[in-house]
Amino acid sequence: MLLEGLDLFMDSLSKSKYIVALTGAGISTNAGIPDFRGPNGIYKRKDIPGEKIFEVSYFQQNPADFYKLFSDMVDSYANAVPTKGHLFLKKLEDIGRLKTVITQNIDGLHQKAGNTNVIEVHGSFSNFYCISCGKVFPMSEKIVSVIRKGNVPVCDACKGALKPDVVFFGEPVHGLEKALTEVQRADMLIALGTSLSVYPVATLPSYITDNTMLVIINAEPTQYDHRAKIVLHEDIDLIVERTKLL
Ligand code: CNA
Repeated sequence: MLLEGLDLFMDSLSKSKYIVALTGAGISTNAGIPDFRGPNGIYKRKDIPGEKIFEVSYFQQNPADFYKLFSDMVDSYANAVPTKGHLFLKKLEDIGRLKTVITQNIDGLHQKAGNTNVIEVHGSFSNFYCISCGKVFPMSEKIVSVIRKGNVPVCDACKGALKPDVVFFGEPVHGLEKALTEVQRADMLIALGTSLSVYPVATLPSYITDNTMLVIINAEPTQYDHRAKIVLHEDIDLIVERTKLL
Protein backbone atom coordinates (compact mmCIF):
# COMPACT_ATOMS: atom_id res chain seq x y z
CA MET A 1 0.00 0.00 0.00
CA LEU A 2 2.78 2.39 1.00
CA LEU A 3 4.79 1.44 -2.08
CA GLU A 4 1.77 1.90 -4.34
CA GLY A 5 1.13 5.33 -2.83
CA LEU A 6 4.78 6.26 -3.24
CA ASP A 7 4.86 5.22 -6.89
CA LEU A 8 1.73 7.22 -7.60
CA PHE A 9 3.16 10.19 -5.67
CA MET A 10 6.41 10.13 -7.66
CA ASP A 11 4.57 9.77 -10.95
CA SER A 12 2.17 12.61 -10.06
CA LEU A 13 5.03 14.90 -8.97
CA SER A 14 6.54 14.65 -12.42
CA LYS A 15 3.23 15.62 -14.04
CA SER A 16 2.23 18.49 -11.76
CA LYS A 17 2.88 22.06 -12.82
CA TYR A 18 1.58 24.08 -9.87
CA ILE A 19 2.33 22.34 -6.59
CA VAL A 20 1.47 24.05 -3.32
CA ALA A 21 2.72 22.66 0.01
CA LEU A 22 0.86 23.13 3.28
CA THR A 23 3.21 22.35 6.14
CA GLY A 24 2.99 21.95 9.89
CA ALA A 25 5.15 21.21 12.88
CA GLY A 26 5.74 17.60 11.77
CA ILE A 27 8.12 18.69 9.00
CA SER A 28 10.42 20.14 11.67
CA THR A 29 10.38 17.40 14.34
CA ASN A 30 13.44 15.78 12.71
CA ALA A 31 15.21 19.12 13.22
CA GLY A 32 14.70 18.69 16.98
CA ILE A 33 11.70 21.03 17.35
CA PRO A 34 8.79 19.25 19.07
CA ASP A 35 5.30 19.48 17.53
CA PHE A 36 2.12 20.12 19.53
CA ARG A 37 -0.07 17.06 18.99
CA GLY A 38 2.25 14.25 17.89
CA PRO A 39 3.18 11.39 20.27
CA ASN A 40 6.08 13.47 21.68
CA GLY A 41 4.30 16.81 21.29
CA ILE A 42 4.29 19.72 23.72
CA TYR A 43 0.66 19.06 24.70
CA LYS A 44 1.71 15.68 26.15
CA ARG A 45 3.89 17.44 28.75
CA LYS A 46 2.36 17.42 32.26
CA ASP A 47 4.08 20.69 33.28
CA ILE A 48 2.38 22.75 30.56
CA PRO A 49 -1.18 24.07 30.82
CA GLY A 50 -2.11 22.87 27.29
CA GLU A 51 -3.35 25.35 24.73
CA LYS A 52 -3.86 28.09 27.36
CA ILE A 53 -0.18 28.98 27.27
CA PHE A 54 -0.59 30.02 23.62
CA GLU A 55 -3.66 32.21 24.15
CA VAL A 56 -2.93 35.88 23.61
CA SER A 57 -5.04 37.02 26.59
CA TYR A 58 -3.15 34.60 28.87
CA PHE A 59 0.20 35.81 27.50
CA GLN A 60 -0.69 39.46 28.17
CA GLN A 61 -1.34 38.64 31.84
CA ASN A 62 1.37 35.97 32.31
CA PRO A 63 4.25 36.46 29.85
CA ALA A 64 6.62 34.76 32.31
CA ASP A 65 4.75 31.44 31.96
CA PHE A 66 5.30 31.38 28.20
CA TYR A 67 8.99 32.24 28.54
CA LYS A 68 9.49 29.58 31.25
CA LEU A 69 8.26 27.00 28.75
CA PHE A 70 10.17 28.53 25.87
CA SER A 71 13.49 28.87 27.75
CA ASP A 72 14.46 25.24 27.14
CA MET A 73 13.26 25.38 23.51
CA VAL A 74 14.74 28.67 22.34
CA ASP A 75 18.04 27.12 21.29
CA SER A 76 16.33 24.40 19.30
CA TYR A 77 14.57 27.14 17.30
CA ALA A 78 17.60 29.42 17.02
CA ASN A 79 20.00 26.66 15.90
CA ALA A 80 17.71 24.38 13.86
CA VAL A 81 18.71 23.35 10.37
CA PRO A 82 16.29 22.30 7.62
CA THR A 83 15.24 18.64 7.45
CA LYS A 84 15.12 16.46 4.36
CA GLY A 85 11.45 17.42 4.12
CA HIS A 86 12.38 21.10 3.82
CA LEU A 87 15.14 20.32 1.29
CA PHE A 88 12.69 18.26 -0.76
CA LEU A 89 10.36 21.27 -1.07
CA LYS A 90 13.31 23.46 -2.09
CA LYS A 91 14.20 20.89 -4.75
CA LEU A 92 10.60 20.89 -6.04
CA GLU A 93 10.83 24.68 -6.34
CA ASP A 94 14.20 24.47 -8.13
CA ILE A 95 12.79 22.14 -10.77
CA GLY A 96 9.90 24.55 -11.34
CA ARG A 97 7.05 22.48 -9.93
CA LEU A 98 6.45 23.92 -6.45
CA LYS A 99 5.14 27.49 -6.48
CA THR A 100 4.22 28.24 -2.87
CA VAL A 101 4.75 26.97 0.66
CA ILE A 102 1.98 27.78 3.09
CA THR A 103 3.29 27.04 6.55
CA GLN A 104 1.87 27.07 10.04
CA ASN A 105 5.41 26.84 11.33
CA ILE A 106 7.16 29.68 13.06
CA ASP A 107 10.70 28.34 12.83
CA GLY A 108 11.81 29.97 9.54
CA LEU A 109 13.19 26.65 8.24
CA HIS A 110 11.57 26.91 4.79
CA GLN A 111 13.41 30.17 4.18
CA LYS A 112 16.62 28.66 5.60
CA ALA A 113 16.21 25.82 3.09
CA GLY A 114 15.91 28.41 0.31
CA ASN A 115 12.22 28.41 -0.64
CA THR A 116 11.32 31.88 -1.88
CA ASN A 117 7.53 32.06 -1.75
CA VAL A 118 6.60 31.18 1.82
CA ILE A 119 3.36 32.31 3.49
CA GLU A 120 3.85 32.14 7.26
CA VAL A 121 0.23 32.10 8.39
CA HIS A 122 1.17 31.91 12.07
CA GLY A 123 3.99 34.46 11.90
CA SER A 124 7.54 33.67 13.00
CA PHE A 125 10.15 34.13 15.67
CA SER A 126 12.17 36.49 13.49
CA ASN A 127 10.59 39.53 15.18
CA PHE A 128 9.34 40.48 18.63
CA TYR A 129 7.21 43.46 19.60
CA CYS A 130 6.45 45.27 22.83
CA ILE A 131 2.93 44.53 24.09
CA SER A 132 2.79 48.02 25.69
CA CYS A 133 4.15 50.45 23.07
CA GLY A 134 4.39 48.25 19.95
CA LYS A 135 8.11 48.83 19.27
CA VAL A 136 9.51 46.05 17.05
CA PHE A 137 12.73 44.15 17.80
CA PRO A 138 14.35 41.68 15.41
CA MET A 139 15.30 38.35 17.04
CA SER A 140 18.83 38.83 18.41
CA GLU A 141 21.40 37.00 20.50
CA LYS A 142 20.56 39.45 23.31
CA ILE A 143 16.88 38.43 23.29
CA VAL A 144 17.77 34.72 22.99
CA SER A 145 20.10 34.92 25.99
CA VAL A 146 17.41 36.57 28.17
CA ILE A 147 14.92 33.85 27.18
CA ARG A 148 17.49 31.08 27.67
CA LYS A 149 17.82 32.19 31.31
CA GLY A 150 14.04 31.83 31.76
CA ASN A 151 13.42 35.60 31.88
CA VAL A 152 10.97 37.81 29.99
CA PRO A 153 12.65 40.00 27.35
CA VAL A 154 11.53 43.62 27.80
CA CYS A 155 11.29 46.74 25.67
CA ASP A 156 14.27 49.11 25.93
CA ALA A 157 11.91 52.09 25.57
CA CYS A 158 9.09 51.36 28.05
CA LYS A 159 10.03 48.08 29.80
CA GLY A 160 6.88 46.35 28.49
CA ALA A 161 7.09 42.59 27.84
CA LEU A 162 8.15 41.53 24.35
CA LYS A 163 5.97 39.05 22.50
CA PRO A 164 7.23 37.02 19.58
CA ASP A 165 5.50 37.96 16.32
CA VAL A 166 3.85 34.57 16.34
CA VAL A 167 0.09 34.17 16.04
CA PHE A 168 -1.34 33.05 19.38
CA PHE A 169 -4.86 31.68 19.82
CA GLY A 170 -7.17 34.71 19.74
CA GLU A 171 -5.10 36.59 17.12
CA PRO A 172 -5.81 36.84 13.38
CA VAL A 173 -3.68 34.71 11.06
CA HIS A 174 -1.55 36.28 8.32
CA GLY A 175 -1.96 35.94 4.55
CA LEU A 176 -4.99 33.65 4.61
CA GLU A 177 -6.51 35.20 1.46
CA LYS A 178 -3.29 34.73 -0.51
CA ALA A 179 -3.01 31.17 0.84
CA LEU A 180 -6.55 30.43 -0.32
CA THR A 181 -5.82 31.79 -3.82
CA GLU A 182 -2.73 29.57 -4.04
CA VAL A 183 -4.67 26.50 -2.90
CA GLN A 184 -7.24 27.14 -5.63
CA ARG A 185 -4.51 27.52 -8.29
CA ALA A 186 -2.79 24.27 -7.31
CA ASP A 187 -2.93 21.13 -9.40
CA MET A 188 -1.37 19.32 -6.42
CA LEU A 189 -1.70 20.26 -2.75
CA ILE A 190 0.70 18.37 -0.48
CA ALA A 191 -0.03 18.59 3.25
CA LEU A 192 3.07 17.57 5.19
CA GLY A 193 3.41 17.10 8.94
CA THR A 194 0.21 18.76 9.99
CA SER A 195 -2.65 17.41 12.06
CA LEU A 196 -4.94 19.74 10.01
CA SER A 197 -6.77 20.56 13.20
CA VAL A 198 -5.89 24.22 13.81
CA TYR A 199 -8.36 26.68 12.29
CA PRO A 200 -8.70 28.59 10.05
CA VAL A 201 -5.76 26.97 8.24
CA ALA A 202 -7.40 23.56 8.61
CA THR A 203 -10.15 24.70 6.23
CA LEU A 204 -7.71 25.29 3.34
CA PRO A 205 -7.75 21.74 1.89
CA SER A 206 -11.52 21.99 1.56
CA TYR A 207 -11.04 24.73 -1.09
CA ILE A 208 -9.17 22.61 -3.63
CA THR A 209 -10.73 22.43 -7.08
CA ASP A 210 -11.80 19.24 -8.87
CA ASN A 211 -8.48 19.38 -10.73
CA THR A 212 -6.34 19.39 -7.60
CA MET A 213 -4.72 16.22 -6.35
CA LEU A 214 -4.59 16.23 -2.55
CA VAL A 215 -1.62 14.37 -1.04
CA ILE A 216 -1.24 13.93 2.72
CA ILE A 217 2.04 12.89 4.29
CA ASN A 218 1.60 12.68 8.04
CA ALA A 219 2.50 10.14 10.70
CA GLU A 220 -1.08 10.07 12.01
CA PRO A 221 -4.51 10.17 10.33
CA THR A 222 -6.15 13.53 9.62
CA GLN A 223 -9.73 14.64 8.98
CA TYR A 224 -8.93 15.01 5.24
CA ASP A 225 -7.50 11.54 4.61
CA HIS A 226 -10.72 10.34 2.97
CA ARG A 227 -10.56 13.22 0.45
CA ALA A 228 -6.92 12.68 -0.50
CA LYS A 229 -5.78 10.81 -3.59
CA ILE A 230 -2.61 9.73 -1.80
CA VAL A 231 -2.19 9.30 1.97
CA LEU A 232 1.18 8.31 3.38
CA HIS A 233 1.20 7.69 7.14
CA GLU A 234 4.97 7.69 7.47
CA ASP A 235 7.89 9.81 8.55
CA ILE A 236 8.27 12.67 6.04
CA ASP A 237 12.03 12.26 5.71
CA LEU A 238 11.67 8.53 4.93
CA ILE A 239 9.15 9.32 2.20
CA VAL A 240 11.11 12.10 0.55
CA GLU A 241 14.31 10.02 0.61
CA ARG A 242 12.50 7.37 -1.40
CA THR A 243 11.42 9.85 -4.08
CA LYS A 244 15.15 10.07 -4.99
CA LEU A 245 14.68 13.77 -5.77
CA LEU A 246 17.16 14.89 -3.09
P1 CNA B 1 0.45 19.52 15.19
O1 CNA B 1 -0.99 19.70 15.48
O2 CNA B 1 1.41 19.37 16.34
O3 CNA B 1 0.57 18.26 14.21
C1 CNA B 1 1.80 17.76 13.77
C2 CNA B 1 1.53 16.47 13.04
O4 CNA B 1 2.75 16.05 12.43
C3 CNA B 1 1.05 15.34 13.95
O5 CNA B 1 -0.12 14.77 13.39
C4 CNA B 1 2.22 14.35 13.95
O6 CNA B 1 1.80 13.00 13.99
C5 CNA B 1 2.89 14.65 12.63
N1 CNA B 1 4.33 14.39 12.62
C6 CNA B 1 5.26 14.72 13.55
N2 CNA B 1 6.50 14.42 13.13
C7 CNA B 1 6.35 13.86 11.88
C8 CNA B 1 7.27 13.35 10.93
N3 CNA B 1 8.58 13.36 11.14
N4 CNA B 1 6.78 12.84 9.77
C9 CNA B 1 5.43 12.82 9.54
N5 CNA B 1 4.52 13.32 10.41
C10 CNA B 1 4.98 13.84 11.56
O7 CNA B 1 1.03 20.71 14.31
P2 CNA B 1 0.29 21.58 13.22
O8 CNA B 1 1.38 22.30 12.52
O9 CNA B 1 -0.69 20.82 12.45
O10 CNA B 1 -0.52 22.60 14.15
C11 CNA B 1 -0.41 23.91 13.96
C12 CNA B 1 0.32 24.63 15.10
C13 CNA B 1 1.60 23.99 15.55
C14 CNA B 1 0.75 25.94 14.57
O11 CNA B 1 0.16 26.93 15.33
C15 CNA B 1 2.28 26.00 14.68
O12 CNA B 1 2.71 27.30 14.91
C16 CNA B 1 2.56 25.13 15.83
N6 CNA B 1 3.94 24.62 15.99
C17 CNA B 1 4.94 24.96 15.14
C18 CNA B 1 6.21 24.45 15.35
C19 CNA B 1 7.33 24.85 14.39
O13 CNA B 1 7.35 25.97 13.91
N7 CNA B 1 8.26 23.94 14.10
C20 CNA B 1 6.46 23.59 16.42
C21 CNA B 1 5.40 23.28 17.29
C22 CNA B 1 4.14 23.80 17.07
